[in-house]
Amino acid sequence: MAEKKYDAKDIVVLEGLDAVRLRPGMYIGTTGIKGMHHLLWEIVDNAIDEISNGYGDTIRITLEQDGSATVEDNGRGIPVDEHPTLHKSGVEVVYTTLHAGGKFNNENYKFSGGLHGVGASVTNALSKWCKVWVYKGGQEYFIGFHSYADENGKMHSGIPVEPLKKIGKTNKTGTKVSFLPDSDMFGNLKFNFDTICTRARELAFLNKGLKIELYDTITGKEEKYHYEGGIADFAEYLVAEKTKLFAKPVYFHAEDKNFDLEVAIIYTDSYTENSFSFVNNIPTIEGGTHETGFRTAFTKVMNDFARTNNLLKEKEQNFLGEDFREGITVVLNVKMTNVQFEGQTKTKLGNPEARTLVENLTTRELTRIFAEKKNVSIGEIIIGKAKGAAKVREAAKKAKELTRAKNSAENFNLVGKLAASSSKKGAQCELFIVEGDSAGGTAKQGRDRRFQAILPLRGKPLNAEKKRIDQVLANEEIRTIISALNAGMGEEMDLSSLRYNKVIFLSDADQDGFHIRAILLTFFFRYMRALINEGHVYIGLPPLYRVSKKNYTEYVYSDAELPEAINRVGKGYELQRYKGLGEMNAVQLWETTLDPERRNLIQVTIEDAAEAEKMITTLMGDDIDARKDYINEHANFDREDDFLKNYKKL
Ligand code: 28G
Repeated sequence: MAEKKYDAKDIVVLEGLDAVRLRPGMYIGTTGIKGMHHLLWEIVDNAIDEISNGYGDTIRITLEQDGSATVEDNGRGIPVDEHPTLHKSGVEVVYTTLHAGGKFNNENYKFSGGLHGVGASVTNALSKWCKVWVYKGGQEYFIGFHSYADENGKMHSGIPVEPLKKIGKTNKTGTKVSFLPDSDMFGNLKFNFDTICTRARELAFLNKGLKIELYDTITGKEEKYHYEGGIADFAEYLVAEKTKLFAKPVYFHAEDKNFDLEVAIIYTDSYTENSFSFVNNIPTIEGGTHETGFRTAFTKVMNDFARTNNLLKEKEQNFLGEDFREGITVVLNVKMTNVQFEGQTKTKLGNPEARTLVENLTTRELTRIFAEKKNVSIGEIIIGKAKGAAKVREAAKKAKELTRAKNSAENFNLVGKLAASSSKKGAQCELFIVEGDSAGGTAKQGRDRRFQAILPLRGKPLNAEKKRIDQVLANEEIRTIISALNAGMGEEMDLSSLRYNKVIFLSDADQDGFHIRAILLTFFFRYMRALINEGHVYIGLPPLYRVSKKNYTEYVYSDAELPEAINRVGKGYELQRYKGLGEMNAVQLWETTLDPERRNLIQVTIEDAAEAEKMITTLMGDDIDARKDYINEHANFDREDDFLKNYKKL
């Protein structure tokens, strides 16, 4: 490949390095640990640029004992010849001129134009010293820079100690840079090896074939990253702990003029999306035009696939984009020139052309991929997942319609069974969902009506016919819960109008109670996930025993604690075993289960709810074998002692 010649017009001289010291925030964001790491990434970026252009393959990062860092690549080596107008070596130009290095001229570097990087000179400006070795044409060259205050206290930033000089012979090519972040700027901050490893691994995923080696001389820790699969390996890495729905990510790489696109798609059995996009190696956290283009193309190609393969009947509606998001992991990797970042944190791609380019390339590549016989089964799996999501979406819509009209006569009826709290201040109010009409009645008497509301659920709110979770929404009690909470449901759930800060399930310590609780958790998981995520959902633990003598009473919440309690109460004790909430009177229920000072609550986590859903879908689904397996593995409902174990599982 013929090397391009550089001349003065390639270099835009903006300001001197002292400007960087004066306002470091303008160049590296902060003078905290993040800003200090930025110094390192500026140098690494240059090495990646060189390797992406086809020169060299390895970057080695070393954290030194004195707090400095060293980066070495095996590219061509930064040019050492004299710059035509500036009369300094190319290396000196790169390290002393802001925005220098032809970086902002697209002819010389295919994709680095407009990169976030402000250049290696910023690293030099904010370092106590910076040393550069160049290996090129059989020679080893060296130049050192330093920053210091003169006798008048004036700062001098990134000044060459002497011009570039030859220091020996070598048969390797490349560049090596060492620098010590200036403690006047960064205090006594130290590089964090783990942080650097995380980003280095990400860079290795994003730049297929790139080898990054890291070495911490202080701890002796060493890491190496190299992914021949690029972002396909990234996608695999992201789902490593989950259950994949097919073996290998759907992957393609496509190019257009000055535009490079790489996509990897994998699905898991999860219900959330876990996707990441990048432009010129920078995470686009706020998304942007490239993501929009991808989504449009993916939705269209998959709908076409479903039609072609008779997976959608003629009368059936197309899938929506959101139907394809459950359980998806996408890695989108774009390299392009003249990027425009927008948004609150400047992490949103704004270029309108990226949208059409990604959309067209994705449509072309995915159409090709899913037309191949060997990929049809993957397409079918994706459509199957989307079908489940679409069904839930439609059910949620129906339920919402049913609960929307707050003042409708129907709704008035629904909340009729709810014993509301007298306080309307959501922050202090609690909604108890109580299994059984009789326990519900007791709870209504026993509660502190100022802030506690009771909603009784009839013995079994869901009979055998109402098996599917979408049918659960047809249930009257469920709809009552939705309207009582007053925060909507699904995607549009809005917790700012939430009527109760805590939602607490109270159910019996038996099979039915366990089952009802799991159904309710599944419902919350599916339709009110925000409520669980924000920690509003609890399980109330009623006592298992009452141990008493004359004027002394203890309540016991687990079998393990029983012997000690009996010991404490002493000879002549009376033991009562509670088989259900209904066996307690109002005072006892208050003392043991309702009173915030004395009760036991378990906060429900999203993992708990996901596990409940898994159990419910297995227990209620159509797969009889799976159901039998699950019951054999997990539950022995005949033994009440399993109660606590089951609580832990939930
Ligand atoms: C190890 C730490 C960081 C780099 C190169 C290679 C070239 C280069 C770098 O050119 C443009 C030209 C002179 C100022 C390009 C070598 C063309 C031919 C290069 C790095 C602008 C920059 N031969 N390797 N820059 N210069 N590695 N690693 O920085 O006028 S930067």
